[in-house]
Amino acid sequence: SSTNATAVSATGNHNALVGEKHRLSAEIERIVQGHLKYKYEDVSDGWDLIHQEGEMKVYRREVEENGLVLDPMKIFHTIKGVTGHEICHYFWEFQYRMEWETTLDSTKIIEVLDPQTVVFYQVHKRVWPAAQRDSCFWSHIRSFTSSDEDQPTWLVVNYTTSHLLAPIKSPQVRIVANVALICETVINEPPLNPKDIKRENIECKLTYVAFVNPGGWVPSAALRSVAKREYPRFLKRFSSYVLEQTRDKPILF
Ligand code: 18C
Repeated sequence: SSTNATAVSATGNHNALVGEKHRLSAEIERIVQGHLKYKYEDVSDGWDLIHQEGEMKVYRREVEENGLVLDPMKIFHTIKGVTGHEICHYFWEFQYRMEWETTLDSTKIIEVLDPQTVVFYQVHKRVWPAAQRDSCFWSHIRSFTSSDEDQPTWLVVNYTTSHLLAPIKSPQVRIVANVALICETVINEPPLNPKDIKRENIECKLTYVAFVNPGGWVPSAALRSVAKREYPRFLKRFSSYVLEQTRDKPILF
């Protein structure tokens, strides 16, 4: 149940590279690696900058298949005063979801696969004139340290899966999503003693990518305008939420 699931936390599992093996382990590995590779692809070719606000840049690539809009989105942002671990913690943990996510009527955890991986079932707000959407996806959090940096990179991937506890119930339409949030922490003017690092010394560079298939017909122009409005809105709201939550707390590296 969702109540039990709130006890699950990746915090303290700093160096856990791979969780226990289970039926989705291989798929998770493949999808995570795919995102890490894709992250370094540049956005000069075929991507349009559709929104820019402070440090946030929102890119979109227009893709349509059989009249269905599948535009990939890619957002870059730099948030001062927080670590990548903090950003990913608030994005992944069930207990904060309804406080920052504005597209939802409900969210619940329907399975816990390992301490870093759960399966969510979510019902999204209906947008007229489209049918209501729901989503079912595994959500995986992890950190890793590459040899050339001292701060770990944190990442969360949300990837659609089917589940016995989440049958498709028409007229609700199932969204197909592949979302990644990848966060690097930068320490500016590092003090000699790492214990003296203050929030003013840190910033998080994040990349958010979303491949969302609406799962069924939606008017293209309406979908593109909802996406153009909602993605920046999500990232602004989510980042100010994390800033507010962490302001008076010790830094979670
Ligand atoms: O990544 C985000 N959230 C995570 C936690 O919830 C998780 C979410 C995955 C599902 C992403 C798809 C969201 C679809 C929402 C449908 C209804 C949206 C309209 C709401 C308006 C109030 O990874 C943050 C996700 C930010 C999503 C921005 C909106 C994307 C629009 C996609 C359109 C889907 C088609 C239905 C709308 C038709 C409109 C005419």
